[in-house]
Amino acid sequence: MSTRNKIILAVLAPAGITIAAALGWIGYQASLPAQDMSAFKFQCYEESHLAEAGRNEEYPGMVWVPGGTFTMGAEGTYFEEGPAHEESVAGFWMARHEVTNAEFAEFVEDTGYKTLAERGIENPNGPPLPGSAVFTPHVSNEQINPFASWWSFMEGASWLEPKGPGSDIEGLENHPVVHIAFEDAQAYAQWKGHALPTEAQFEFAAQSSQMRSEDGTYLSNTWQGLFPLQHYPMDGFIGTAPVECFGANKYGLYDLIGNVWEWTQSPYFLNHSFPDQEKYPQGYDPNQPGEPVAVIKGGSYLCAPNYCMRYRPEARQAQSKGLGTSHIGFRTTINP
Ligand SMILES: [Ca+2]
Repeated sequence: MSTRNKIILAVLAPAGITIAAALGWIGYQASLPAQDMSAFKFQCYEESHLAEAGRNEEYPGMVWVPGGTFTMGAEGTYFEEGPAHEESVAGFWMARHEVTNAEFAEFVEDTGYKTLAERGIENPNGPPLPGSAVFTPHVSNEQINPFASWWSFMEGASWLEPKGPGSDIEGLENHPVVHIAFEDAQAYAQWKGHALPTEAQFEFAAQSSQMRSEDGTYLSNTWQGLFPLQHYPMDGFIGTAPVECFGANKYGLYDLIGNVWEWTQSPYFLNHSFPDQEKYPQGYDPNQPGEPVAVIKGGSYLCAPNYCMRYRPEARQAQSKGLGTSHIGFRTTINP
């Protein structure tokens, strides 16, 4: 056994994963074909693509989602998704793709807006602290549980420096903007004269979105391999992907599943039947009581079958409104 695999076993065992499972995983790794990234040919978002798709002149880049009644939520996977229940939404316009860095830059250029990560997030021990949460997996023999330590607050990280000071967004113009706090997403939406989707709107729109087709084709940007230790980018991407690389769903919407989580305007509650919701206009998450929390939807490039099967329309997660991360973005809607 290689030294590397011994190290992996050493850190997996305290995390409660059996040696047999770890050995099975190592065998699985060995059976994977080498990835030839040139085999991935994506038709990702380009201006010409948008012009060709056209859709409508009134609201460029938006598609109409006819309203309807659907089963919202799911039973049997994660508690917060239940109970499944009937919900209705009126028709609305929704952005075809997540807001890109180029689109967010237009907003900043026009308004001079500074995101919360740039201004500084609330810091109980002193003045506001500029920065954001960056995915930084690290595995070492010293760590008791590597599965609890893959996020770091990185001073200076923002949408312009997504991996921290010194990084930039050159070449990422058509990638979704990240490190966006709730108020940043709202400010952009207001500037556009749009809104953030409600959780019900997002879930309704995403009903026909899939992580992977029945024949195994990847239809979204998620994580393949044993999160967070190993990543085989069989969908073609590590980290964010340019928007519109994968097929659209039946409404013509891209990346509702995967790529980045997306803010909704809905306050988060533990599940759909949480009582007395009106008492908590800022939402309530028992893991962070008192913290204003909104629902994020769709999962991200970090969602993997072994850890976070949240690449499904019903999936939902609480996110502190005052903190962006390197895997949360957003898109907007228009309610006629
Ligand atoms: Ca998404």
